[in-house]
This record gives sequence, structure tokens and C-alpha cells, in this order.
Amino acid sequence: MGRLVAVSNRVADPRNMAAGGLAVALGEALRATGGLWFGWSGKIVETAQGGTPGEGELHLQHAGNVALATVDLCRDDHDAYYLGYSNGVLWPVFHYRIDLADFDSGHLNIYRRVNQLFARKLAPLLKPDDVIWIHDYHLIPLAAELRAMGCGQRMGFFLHIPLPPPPILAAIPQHEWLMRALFAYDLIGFQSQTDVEHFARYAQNEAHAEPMGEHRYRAFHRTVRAQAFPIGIDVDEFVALGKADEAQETYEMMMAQYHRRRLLLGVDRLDYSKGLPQRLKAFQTLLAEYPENRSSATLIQIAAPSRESVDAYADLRREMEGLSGAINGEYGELDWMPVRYIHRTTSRKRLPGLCRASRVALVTPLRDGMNLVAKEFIAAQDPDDPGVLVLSRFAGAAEQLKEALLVNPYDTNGTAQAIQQALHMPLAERQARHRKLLESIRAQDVHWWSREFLRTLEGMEGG
Ligand code: ADQ
Repeated sequence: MGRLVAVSNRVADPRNMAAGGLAVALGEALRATGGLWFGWSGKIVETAQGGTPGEGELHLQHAGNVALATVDLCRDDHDAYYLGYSNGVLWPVFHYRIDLADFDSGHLNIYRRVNQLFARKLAPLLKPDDVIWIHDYHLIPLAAELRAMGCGQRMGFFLHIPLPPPPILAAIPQHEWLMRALFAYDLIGFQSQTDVEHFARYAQNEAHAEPMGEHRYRAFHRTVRAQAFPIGIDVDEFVALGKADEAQETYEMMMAQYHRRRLLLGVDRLDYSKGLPQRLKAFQTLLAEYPENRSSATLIQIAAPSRESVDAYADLRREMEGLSGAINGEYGELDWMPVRYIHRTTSRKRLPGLCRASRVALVTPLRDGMNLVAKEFIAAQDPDDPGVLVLSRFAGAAEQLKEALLVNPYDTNGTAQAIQQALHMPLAERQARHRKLLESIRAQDVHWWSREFLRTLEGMEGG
């Protein structure tokens, strides 16, 4: 294969295993070809430097045989591209939340300008037989910008978040421009079959694309292939992490503290897509409807701070604090608090211990591209005495993890019933479900994901 060029909003040192699945998977593929990883440096400079307004400095570093190229952004560009358009328009609408989107046209112009800036900085670094793999909603128009500069390399795109059905997508005033930009790629990877179907419907009904067979569509004088490549985790790495000291200590500490109680666990970014208030309400209903769980079941909800300068996230934080306080006030005892709500990131090294000590995981997003916490929970379990996964049917992971207890997170009573079923599931059923779930996450792990995507992209003729 030609040299791999990976592009994502943020770049990590691929040798840093603690950086998690994506860095590990991309790092492996990048090392195999002596590749290049390109993205934003994470640095915001207060004023524009040199050249075109907003133009940031390019930094080149080496991490083993992998080159890292990153660009600084000035404050205004960062705020409009990252907070304004990517997370103020694309994130809410792609998660079916038109009500939370702020369609300020100024943000779109800067989103375009930052993608143009990335294209200008990246193009001179490219070689003719490079294979370019661009990640996520921040960079949808990047291939179109590179093509406009004459780059003819093979280009693939992977969308880590869901793609909504056409009537929701069409709420974005510039939906045609965005979807046309996708046709500049040769291959588009989605998390789930549902997302692929939404793309196909949009392509045919709105862009009048011609289906060409083998997942291919032709429109705007280009042919693009659209397919599901559900992202996985590095199962072996997570299992190994679970055997290390920090995870073991966490497990023992949790077991010592909660040995007579049953732990339920939620681990998320504090994001409105994750269905956190609905989850707390389902837990509250569990305590109301099934009183045997009082003084016994404890929900640990870890919610990592995220995008705090976007209004919807600040509102959610207040709502969570109010709800967890209300549940604890209503049901708490001197020696038992039903909800432990922690607004912090937990260290990746402790996560497997926390998962293993928990009887039930609540992974109940209102909408999620995939959700890797669901897969991490499965990987961390003791196969002889595994916990139970309660999973939203609206997470991409639900297409693969059929042996989880699938719930509709909007249905508070139904979710409470599923939690009750999970807490009382007999050992043999827990083992049987876990065995199948583990097989599934092993068969399509993160290495499978990057291999399959790149193999498909490599095998394609230019569009
Ligand atoms: P995220 O929305 O960030 O990512 P998710 O898949 O749930 O979603 O988590 C990614 C990683 O972050 C996991 O490894 C998880 O352990 C870690 N994480 C989450 N909350 C944490 C916390 N409170 N403390 C510590 N670590 C935490 C997007 C999409 C997802 C998709 C991923 C990958 O929204 O749908 O699964 O990309 O494609």
C-alpha cells in the first residue's frame, strides 16, 4: 500500500498507548507505511500570524517513523470552526437535535476557511501515491478542497457520529453543499447500516445519484462507495489494562466498599446525546417501582466535562446536578446514597477495574455513532461472573451487540424494567450473553476496522 496519510481534528502521538483505540489503530497503520498524521495542533494563537488572515503555523515532528504535522489556529477561527459550526450545527443535527443547532452563517464561512487552510498546508506534503484517510465531521469538505487544488490521490472519509435521515439533514441550510463535498471522497465509512441507508436515501432522492452496485453511487461527476465499518476497541489491550495494578486496585477498592451492594455504572462525556437525565430518571423509577433495590443498588455516573463553552452543555450540567441531588434527597439513607455523580474524567487505567466491579452498565444514549464504552464494559468482565450490558437501541453498537438488553432510553418505565431484569439475571444467562458479546467485539475489533477500511480504499479505482 502507498503511504498512509491520516487527517483528524486532533493528532496524538501514536506511540502513546494511553491515548486509546483510535490512536492505537491509526498508529499501527501509520507505522506500517511510514505515514503522516495531520491535524490541528491543539494550540490557539491569539492573533493571526503571517500570510492569509487566520493562517496558522505548521509544526513538523517525528514519532518513530511516523511524521506528525499540525497547524495552530487563531482564537476566532477555532471558536467558529470547532465550537460554532462543528459542535454548534453538525453535532446536534447529526444527533437528531435540530432544536439545539445555531445556524449562524458566519460560522459556516470560517468552517470552510479552516478546511481550506488545512488543505493548503497539507497539499504540499502529499506524494502522488499516498492514500488519505480523513476523520469526522470537522473535516467533511477537506477532500473537496484538496481536489480543487489538483490532488488526485485516493481519499477515504470516516464519520464517527451518526448520519440522520434526509428530512433532518435537510434542516442544515447548507446540506447540499455538505453532501456534495462527500462525493469528493472515493470511500465513505459509516458506523452502522442505518447510517449507510440514510446516506443512500439522501444520495438518491436529493442528489439524484445513480446507484452503481457494490455500495457505489454516482453524482456530481464522481462515484463514491458508502459502507458500514463499525469501529471496535483493542480488546487485548483493554484486557491487559484490566490486569495491571491500577485496574486491580480500583476493582478491589470498589468491591471492598460495595460488596453487599450492587453497582450500576455509567461512563460518558457530559453530552446531551448520551441520554444522562433520562438514565437518572430510569434509575429513580427503578427505586420507586422495585423498592427491594433501595439501600442496595448504587449508580456511579462518571460524566467527563466536555465543550463547556457551548450553552447546551452548561444547561445539561445544571440538570444533572439537580436530578442527582433530588434522587439522593428522596431515597438516600445515612449509610447509602443511590447516585454517585462525578463530573470528572476517569483515568483510562482505572476504567477496566470499575467496569469489572459493576453488575450492570447503563449505556443509554439517545443517539450515538457507535459507543465504545459498551464494548469496553464487555471486554473488562470476568467471563465466569460477568455483568450485564443495558444498551440503547439508538447506539450504533446495538446493531452488533444483540445479546445486550436493548432499551429505548426515552421509555423510562421500560428502561427501569430492563435494569431490574439485569440486576436479577441468572448466572447461566449472564455467561451465555457475555460469551456471544465478547465473540462479537473480538471479531470486529479496532484492528479489523482500520484494516477493512484501508483494504477497501486501497482496492478502489479513483472516482
Ligand atoms: P465519544 O462520543 O467521545 O466518541 P464513546 O465511544 O462513548 O464516545 O467514548 C470514546 C472513548 O472515551 C472511550 O474509550 C471511553 O472509555 C472514553 N470515555 C468516555 N467517557 C469517559 C469518562 N467519563 N472518563 C474517561 N473516559 C471516558 C465518538 C462518537 C462515538 C464513537 C466514537 C469512536 O460519538 O459514537 O463510538 O467517537 O468512533
